[in-house]
Amino acid sequence: MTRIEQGSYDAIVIGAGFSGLYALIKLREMGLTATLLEAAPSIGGTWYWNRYPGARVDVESVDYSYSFSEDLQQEWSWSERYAGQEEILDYLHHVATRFGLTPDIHLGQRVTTLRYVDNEDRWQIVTADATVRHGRYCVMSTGFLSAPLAPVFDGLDSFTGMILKSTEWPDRADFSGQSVGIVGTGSTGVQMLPHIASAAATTYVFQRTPAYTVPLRNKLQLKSFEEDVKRDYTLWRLRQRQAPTGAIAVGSAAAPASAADSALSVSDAERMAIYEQCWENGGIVSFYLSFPDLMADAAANQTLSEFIRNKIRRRVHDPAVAERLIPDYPVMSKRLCADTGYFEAFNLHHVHLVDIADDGLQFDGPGVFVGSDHYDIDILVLATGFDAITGAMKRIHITGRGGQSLASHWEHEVRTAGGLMSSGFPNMFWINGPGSSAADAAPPLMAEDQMAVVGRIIVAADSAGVVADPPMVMEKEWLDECGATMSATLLPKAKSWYNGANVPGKVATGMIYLGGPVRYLELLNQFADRLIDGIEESGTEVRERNQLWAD
Ligand code: NA7
Repeated sequence: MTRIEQGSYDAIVIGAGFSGLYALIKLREMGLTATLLEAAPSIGGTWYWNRYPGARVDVESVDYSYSFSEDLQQEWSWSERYAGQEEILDYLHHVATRFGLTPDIHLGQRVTTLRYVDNEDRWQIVTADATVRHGRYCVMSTGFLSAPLAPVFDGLDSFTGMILKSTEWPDRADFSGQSVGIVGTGSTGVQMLPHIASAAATTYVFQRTPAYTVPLRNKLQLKSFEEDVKRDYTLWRLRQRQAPTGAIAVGSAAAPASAADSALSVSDAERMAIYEQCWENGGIVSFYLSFPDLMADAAANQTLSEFIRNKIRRRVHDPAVAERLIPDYPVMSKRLCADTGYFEAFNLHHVHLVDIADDGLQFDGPGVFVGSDHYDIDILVLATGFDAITGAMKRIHITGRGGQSLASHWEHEVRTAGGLMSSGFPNMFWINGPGSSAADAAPPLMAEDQMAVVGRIIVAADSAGVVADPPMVMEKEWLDECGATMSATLLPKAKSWYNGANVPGKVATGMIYLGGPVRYLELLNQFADRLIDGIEESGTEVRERNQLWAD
């Protein structure tokens, strides 16, 4: 294919979700020439692709939004407590229009190759249509839940029905009169089941691992709450940034402080009252904020695990079905889900739970076998999750200094410096990506905070006249930091996208920082300080050398 040269920029941003749009805003604000490449035909990132029925955010809308513009914060109103996928897209389109981003966004441009050209100190970016662009800086905003996982099922090619993927949902899907099989009982499957079950004639839920899920209690946004937040959004954001979850709205109010240092330091009655309050508030955030040791201490965790298990026993009428829906791993070792009628769907006569943990699924033309049991299904819905955090970047062929590929750099562990860069990949940054605390933070705010750091590094590198490339020792330190935070939690107790165990054979050491967004940003800034010191020293050396040559 003939390559088409499309220009050279100070910076190229890849991905038009929350992170990418903000990256573009920031880079332009810094006076850099920047362009954004997006594979999809529209902006929105994962919110563009994941438009399955029931898709909505699981932290409250007032938290899941940008803070960088007071005008934007004041003029935008969320209609629901938890924004649905369409409204989030509307918001992102509003942002793109309001800040004049559209001319700098190129849609339908899937980046296939990113090559650092050593002797030019810049990145060459090639898209699937063979267009070539160059940028001195490269900001990867490719998303941490954006690379769909496509499990290989025996005989799937022979399946004669329709296959729908949660990550590539069609404009219209009609379930009426159909027999539907859903694979996947994570947040996505949990959100979609009640919608599909309300239309389908028969629904089979093929479950490998049960989910802990609590009621979302979505409702229309309370105007009085919105006004309260907007009265001092700056203070709200400050508190949000200090929270261990990056979110503080619970039940259309600001979350109270944790009740105690440990779930075990209060009486059983007090603890139960707190959990009941969280349950009534709705959503996951108040549970995460209730006691700080729930994700770290097995005994503390057991109190909440048992609380939710008992709730499942009450929500599901058939005790035998309820028991099969009850998880046996510690709550929050996979991300807690929030639902609207998930367990109640199993009380409907046409919704059937099928355990596939032992036998898996074998497809055969018109249906599917689980062991020797056969199920006729017209539509197979895959809600099987993501190759999270590293997946989207690994799907691009990235080579750094000396042609070293990022895939080989990350072959044994995900080596990042500060969860922002990798050694040997100069001037490349990623936002809400590998090695960061994106999974525990509010991604829009994390994008702003990480881009502030990127901005500092770019200014330093440009004024020193050198590239930003962290030394390997910084990666080693960060690996240790990530490892220590992971082993201090109960997350290794379950197989999930947090620890990469949802993808067979995936290397995930160092993939995620679990010390919380507050500590993460402290450490990130320390990393940037050291990197900038190094950049300034190299700049001085280069200047002195040039001077010597000139003399
Ligand atoms: P998740 O949470 O990773 O859930 C994926 C689900 O798909 C989960 O139940 C998996 O079972 C199931 N799955 C994956 N592969 C298979 C195969 N091969 N066979 C059977 N079942 C399978 O992804 P979601 O999209 O639901 O949510 C991701 C995040 O998005 C969520 O945490 C929120 O932050 C928003 P398993 O549990 O691995 O046994």
